[in-house]
Amino acid sequence: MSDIKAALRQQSIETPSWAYGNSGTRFKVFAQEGVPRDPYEKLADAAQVHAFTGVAPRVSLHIPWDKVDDYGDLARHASELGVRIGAINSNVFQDDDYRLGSVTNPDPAVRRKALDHLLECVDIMDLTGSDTLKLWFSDGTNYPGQDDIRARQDRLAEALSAVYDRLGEGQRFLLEYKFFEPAFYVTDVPDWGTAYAHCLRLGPKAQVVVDTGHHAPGTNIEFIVAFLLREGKLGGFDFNSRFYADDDLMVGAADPFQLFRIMYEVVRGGGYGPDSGVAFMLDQCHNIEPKIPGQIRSVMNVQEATAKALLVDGDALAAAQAAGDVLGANAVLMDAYNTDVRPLLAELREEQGLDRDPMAAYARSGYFEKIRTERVGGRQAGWGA
Ligand code: LRH
Ligand code: MN
Ligand code: MN
Repeated sequence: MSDIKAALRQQSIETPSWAYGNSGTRFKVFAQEGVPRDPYEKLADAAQVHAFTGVAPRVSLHIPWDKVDDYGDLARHASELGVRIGAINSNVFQDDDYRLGSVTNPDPAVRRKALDHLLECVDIMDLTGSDTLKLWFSDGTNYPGQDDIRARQDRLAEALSAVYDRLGEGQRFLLEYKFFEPAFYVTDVPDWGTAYAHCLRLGPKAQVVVDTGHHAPGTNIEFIVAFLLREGKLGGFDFNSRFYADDDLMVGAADPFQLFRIMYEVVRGGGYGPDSGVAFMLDQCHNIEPKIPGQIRSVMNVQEATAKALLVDGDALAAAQAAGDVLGANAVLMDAYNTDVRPLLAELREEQGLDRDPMAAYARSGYFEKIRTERVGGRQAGWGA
């Protein structure tokens, strides 16, 4: 048990700056009180999540939603708050110029503009000390014949290669796939295989990121995780839950069993721990629930799934598998999944000088009352802004 606790103590779950701002669907954004007015305040909120959970020391930024004049200053602000800058997320999907795509656009001038933004994101990595660039492209087409599928792959490869060459020592990019939306016919990076093939050609600084909400219903995500880890190409996760499409709901809310199965493959494949290179990031929006508690709950959900995955009796499982004991092997996994790990995590927090119950401790802290009165005119996170 002390091994498991030691492993859990090392966990690092990255929260996204955009989770703290107002967000919504294309139908309505329900504005909440006390939301951050700038990236500095988003970091302050993220620091609260870390303060109460002890396992969320990194914050992803999204450019240009988190554009500031002085990124070095923003990084210093983060460290004063006890957190640091995690992945830099690029945005080549919210400009009129990108109607027909960004890096795959048939117009070379638009491609250049998109590439310049990606390179600027690497500059921001240099300034903030971030080691990870996350690339997601909304690129694709809506109608058969609209553009040449192969030519678009060539343009994508060209842009990725230029970004790859710009990466410095200790920096990497993660390529994110998504099977549809906003493009509805062809998506240029629709699946892990496409992302994997592009990353494989480029080299070790290019890896795949698995956003759990970016798959067709019924997709076996843990298989993808096992495969990518085995190939050294799993760079990390954008965790969230989905019922239907890219719902961005709290991780572990829709299907905690799937989250456990994913975390089991992570642990099994050596993807857990500070040296694994696998980043556990949240990519969520809290449209109707309060945001900081939504992040705290999400972090706890990942922690619980991780604890259960760590509890799997590997020896018993291997023995049952070798003996062809189908039910026995399945029972080993289910025993771990069905264990209530909340007391263990509460104990761990207590040992770390934290409250046993981060949700209740945050509610008692008075932080929300403070930001509610101090912050007037908070901003939308970016979607549709
Ligand atoms: C795209 C996505 C990607 C973006 C984020 C805000 O759907 O998952 O990671 O950068 O949402
Ligand atoms: Mn994502
Ligand atoms: Mn998404």
